[in-house]
Amino acid sequence: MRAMRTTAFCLFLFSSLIFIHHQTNAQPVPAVDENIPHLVTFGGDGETAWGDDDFCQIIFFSIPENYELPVFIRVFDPETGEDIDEQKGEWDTVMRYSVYGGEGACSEEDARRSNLEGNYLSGNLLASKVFTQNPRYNESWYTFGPFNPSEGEFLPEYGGYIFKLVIEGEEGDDGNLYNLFLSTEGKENRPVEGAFAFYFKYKFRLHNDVNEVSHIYPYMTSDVVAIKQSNFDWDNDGFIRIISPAKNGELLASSGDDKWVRSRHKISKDEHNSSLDVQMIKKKSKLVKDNNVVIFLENQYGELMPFYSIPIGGIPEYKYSIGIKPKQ
Ligand SMILES: [Ca+2]
Ligand SMILES: [Ca+2]
Ligand SMILES: [Ca+2]
Repeated sequence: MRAMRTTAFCLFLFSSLIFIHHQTNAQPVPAVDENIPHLVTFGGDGETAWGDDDFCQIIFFSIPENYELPVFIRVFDPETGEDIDEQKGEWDTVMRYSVYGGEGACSEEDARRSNLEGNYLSGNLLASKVFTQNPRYNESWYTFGPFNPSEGEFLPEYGGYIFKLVIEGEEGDDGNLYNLFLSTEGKENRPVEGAFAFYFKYKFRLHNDVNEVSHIYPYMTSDVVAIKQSNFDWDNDGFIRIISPAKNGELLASSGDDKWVRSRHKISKDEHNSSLDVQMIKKKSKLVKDNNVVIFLENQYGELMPFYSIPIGGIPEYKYSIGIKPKQ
């Protein structure tokens, strides 16, 4: 069963390569189509009520097999202090960034599940750096690399050579906000053709503007019959809904302050081999300011499902003719 599912995944990825090939939107994280302002990770002594359940974030980057030039992983505002970060008392947060490749970097389940009790730091450590408050990196970029693509873990089912970036809050209680870019250059952001990012548990900041809508894009392979979503510390900020060929805004449960909530959603044949557009629509009545949230998705086997920095197959649209089909 597992082999079959992997094969199905490979087929969809390779059939989607032509699409990905023309996408340069896929290289920043958060991605352009996600309309999410920043990723967030708090220091290890943070309070979960501020929007981070375990003070660690793991992002994977996929480089196509035929790409042979060096790549760089760039971090915007890696320090925790000043303008975009979230202060609690003194700026005392210590943040470690580590890049992993090689065998097990992504294939190790503990890494995909963000299981901090387990072997989530799997693979070969290629680079690591610690940041505290540092005006030099306030709203500017730090670059990891160059990395040879073949230093990644080769996983065709995830599109090629995979690198893992782990962002851990080692000390302190402030919120570190930051952005990432996979680049061909060390000194500027230039997309790696055909590359993309994916992540299984996603932690980010929502806009401080009630009119903004953020998105995430999981992909439904043909074996998925149901998904279970879990989200944390949504602060009852509006609603989360699914747009797909068969769903015209099906609502997901959304959480309150410092709480997890889950909901299960059936997936029909009409949604197979398509992305879902999970829309996060902020509450209009009163701005929930500086709202940090966490979300992940599992299939009916309890396996985590990746969100992709591009909506594979394009942004899905509701098809009226499918939605109104009478139930048999
Ligand atoms: Ca502090
Ligand atoms: Ca920062
Ligand atoms: Ca929150």
